[in-house]
Amino acid sequence: MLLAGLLGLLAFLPYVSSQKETDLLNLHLTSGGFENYLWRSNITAAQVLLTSSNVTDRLQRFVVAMPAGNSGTLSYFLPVDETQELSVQLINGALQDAVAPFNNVGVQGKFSFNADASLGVTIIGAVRAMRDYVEGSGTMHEIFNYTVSSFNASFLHLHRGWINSTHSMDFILTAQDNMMFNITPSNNGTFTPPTVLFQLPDPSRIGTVGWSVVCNETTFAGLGPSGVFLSPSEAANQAGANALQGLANGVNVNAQQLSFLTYQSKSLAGGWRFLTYFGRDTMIALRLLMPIVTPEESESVLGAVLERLNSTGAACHEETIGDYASFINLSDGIPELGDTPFYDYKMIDTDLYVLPTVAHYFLDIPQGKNRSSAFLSQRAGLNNTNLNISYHDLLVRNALYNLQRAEPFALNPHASNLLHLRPGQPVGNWRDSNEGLGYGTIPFDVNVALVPSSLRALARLSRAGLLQLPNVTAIADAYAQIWEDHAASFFEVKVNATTAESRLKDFVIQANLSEALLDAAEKQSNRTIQDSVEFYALSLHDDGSQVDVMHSDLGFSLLFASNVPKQQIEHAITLLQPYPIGLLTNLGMLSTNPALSSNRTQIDVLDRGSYHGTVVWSFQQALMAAGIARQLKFCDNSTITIDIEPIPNPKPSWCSEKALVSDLKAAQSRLWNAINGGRAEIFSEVWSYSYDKTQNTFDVADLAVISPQGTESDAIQFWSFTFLAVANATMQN
Ligand SMILES: *[C@@H]1O[C@H](CO)[C@@H](O)[C@H](O)[C@H]1NC(C)=O
Ligand SMILES: *[C@@H]1O[C@H](CO)[C@@H](O)[C@H](O)[C@H]1NC(C)=O
Ligand SMILES: *[C@@H]1O[C@H](CO)[C@@H](O)[C@H](O)[C@H]1NC(C)=O
Ligand SMILES: *[C@@H]1O[C@H](CO)[C@@H](O)[C@H](O)[C@H]1NC(C)=O
Ligand SMILES: *[C@@H]1O[C@H](CO)[C@@H](O)[C@H](O)[C@H]1NC(C)=O
Ligand SMILES: *[C@@H]1O[C@H](CO)[C@@H](O)[C@H](O)[C@H]1NC(C)=O
Ligand SMILES: *[C@@H]1O[C@H](CO)[C@@H](O)[C@H](O)[C@H]1NC(C)=O
Ligand SMILES: *[C@@H]1O[C@H](CO)[C@@H](O)[C@H](O)[C@H]1NC(C)=O
Ligand SMILES: *[C@@H]1O[C@H](CO)[C@@H](O)[C@H](O)[C@H]1NC(C)=O
Ligand SMILES: *[C@@H]1O[C@H](CO)[C@@H](O)[C@H](O)[C@H]1NC(C)=O
Ligand SMILES: *[C@@H]1O[C@H](CO)[C@@H](O)[C@H](O)[C@H]1NC(C)=O
Ligand SMILES: CC(=O)N[C@H]1CO[C@H](CO)[C@@H](O)[C@@H]1O
Repeated sequence: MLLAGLLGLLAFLPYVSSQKETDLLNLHLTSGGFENYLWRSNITAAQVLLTSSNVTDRLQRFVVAMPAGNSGTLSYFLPVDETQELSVQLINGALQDAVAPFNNVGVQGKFSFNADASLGVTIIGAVRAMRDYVEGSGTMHEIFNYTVSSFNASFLHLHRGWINSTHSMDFILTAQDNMMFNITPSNNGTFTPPTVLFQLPDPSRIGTVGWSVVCNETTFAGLGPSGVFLSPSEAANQAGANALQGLANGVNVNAQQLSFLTYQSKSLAGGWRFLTYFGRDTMIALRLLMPIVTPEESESVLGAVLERLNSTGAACHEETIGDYASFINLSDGIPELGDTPFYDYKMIDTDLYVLPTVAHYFLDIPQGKNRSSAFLSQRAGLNNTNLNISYHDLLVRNALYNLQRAEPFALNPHASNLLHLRPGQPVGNWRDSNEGLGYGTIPFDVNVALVPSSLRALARLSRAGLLQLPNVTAIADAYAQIWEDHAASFFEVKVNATTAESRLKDFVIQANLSEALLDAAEKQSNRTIQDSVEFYALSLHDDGSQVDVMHSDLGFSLLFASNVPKQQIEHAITLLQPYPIGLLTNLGMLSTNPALSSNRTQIDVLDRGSYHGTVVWSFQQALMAAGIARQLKFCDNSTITIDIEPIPNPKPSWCSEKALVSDLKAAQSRLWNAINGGRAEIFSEVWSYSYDKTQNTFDVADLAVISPQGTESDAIQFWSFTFLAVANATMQN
């Protein structure tokens, strides 16, 4: 009663908004052999890529990707004389807005050509169609063919009209200094491309081509650095104020890069390939960044998730908008849907991040205090099945959906009642490559960390009066307790001393490392390779058998749970040992280590070339570091954290074990040594290693280069900026 009254009152408190600036963003970064330019003005946003000048590739690639409709163009330029090295660059790195009739907006710039070239494959329209080509070894779909609107010796206009709307994209090229176009039109409609030659009358000088790419899909309003980040004076603690130096004012380039991915209505996963809504990436990142970001930013991410829930309450993993939505609807045999967005609900973890993130925001973080009633009374504005439904009611759907999924195990805590990947889906959590879970179907993170955390958050929100759900608090708490008491035991792996030793010795041979690495690992820790080891399995198979691979996902528990058992702390200490005994290398914490697995095939499958294998993920390190600091703070309130959370009362029982707490602190400093060793990479998404046998050290290696799929990495990813909000434990007194 009291709470309901209070909430009503709060609705009338003045709405204090920080500045909503759409500061101009104009950034340049080199990544993965490409020059990336990030451009955002008050009318458009686009990421432009060109092959770096020092990369000698016959194909020079040009990409423009826009959040608007997730639209873009992809083009290749090839040398006419194959003995010449072609280079196509953006002159002065300069971009500008481009404006054309019918609300078409975009970017323009100038290319330099150092030699005669021809236009290769060109895809105009959907970024997803561009990805099909780049990631799917040249997959193209005729329905996406462009048309040639007009051309002459100094002008070429390529056009694409969307499948089911009047939206369109144009790619226009103009010959400027020392440049002539020589164009032969197609003799077979839009199917066969025209032959386009870029000719330099004076081969001793560069030739110049002006270009513009415009589109009339809806542009989203951006949040500039000052719209995303608090100013240092608004921080709730000194660590937060320190972390916020240079962020809101845009001095920090990472703050600007993050801002490029941040819009009033949603945050984007990353560019250029994922310049659109992704639920998991943005919620994990928000959970970590929340103490230093504005209410606008938190509510933009949370609102975007709620708007896209399905009517059952499941959270959307990825949205498909724009022209590619038509393609999906046609492929799904529902052409009548036209370009109605397609929302993907295949993941089993995304739904479980919603309540913990919402609860942390409204119940713990100062920026969220007093804002719940205004937020929850908002009504969904996306034109989908949720239109006009209140955020509160959407949140209730998610709560009931998660409660219902948790129920079978709560009533009968058997492995078969744990959450499995959906039938026929090879993926379902953040390790969403086919081999990411070692081919298991019951992920550790979902079952041990996320289900109980979601239930606890439901109970908290309900107890605080934010969720109007009768009688649910006690049920959610009771279910959570059963999950907390039982789920982890199914994942518990024990490897005895003799087996551990023989597997480690075998592993260094199979993984092309050296036995000296084992000696070094022993020296740097208090373990020997003859010690028995206990850790949690990465996943389980359908029959409950374990994928007994060591991994970093315990970080989710440490960050989300307030009452982890002693065993999880012990396991964290075990993980934070030098590789291959544990996960730590001189360039970061690995996300996976198959050294001790009974299934020796996992060593080849989850190796340093696998996306979720023996590689370092920035956000996983941040999660582990923030999780450990959080747990230590529960024991000792003087521990420095940027995040803000009440200390549980009573404290976790393991806090009274001094030796354990001190071991955890030692593990924390080992973790930070590893993190600091890879500092230069800290804001990139994922990196791999090469091993130097003479030095026994690891060097950073580009995963895209060594992975068999060769999937390129994105220059910027939303969840790769989480270290902005994690206090460096080695920099403290
Ligand atoms: C965008 O900003 C420019 C000044 O930089 C201003 O002239 C223009 O009116 C603005 N356009 C919109 C649509 O806000
Ligand atoms: C190109 O230069 C960048 C630094 O500007 C460097 O990191 C990269 O390794 C170089 N690539 C090649 C192929 O030389
Ligand atoms: C988009 O631009 C095209 C011209 O390129 C125009 O025909 C069409 O009507 C425009 N559509 C919208 C929705 O503005
Ligand atoms: C001409 O285009 C059609 C599709 O419109 C395609 O099936 C055919 O193979 C093309 N012919 C040539 C010679 O490329
Ligand atoms: C979308 O376009 C496809 C292909 O032209 C067509 O079959 C379908 O009926 C269209 N859908 C709508 C809603 O217009
Ligand atoms: C919502 O998504 C979940 C998870 O994929 C699914 O089980 C459920 O049937 C969906 N609901 C609707 C109405 O499609
Ligand atoms: C929502 O979309 C449907 C189908 O595209 C359209 O008929 C309807 O008018 C739209 N409603 C609103 C409120 O925009
Ligand atoms: C062993 O690992 C491989 C590679 O991940 C996997 O395909 C296979 O199913 C695993 N075998 C067992 C019995 O778990
Ligand atoms: C809530 O619990 C009370 C007491 O157990 C019961 O009388 C009431 O019907 C329940 N309400 C709902 C909506 O289930
Ligand atoms: C150690 O474990 C292996 C199987 O992993 C088993 O064969 C062996 O008997 C165990 N040794 C001892 C001493 O328990
Ligand atoms: C080894 O253990 C001792 C005593 O517990 C501790 O002081 C020391 O820091 C530990 N060393 C490492 C490398 O963890
Ligand atoms: C001009 C152009 O891009 N044509 C393409 C149309 O689609 C077919 C089928 O995917 C491609 O083979 C053509 O190259």
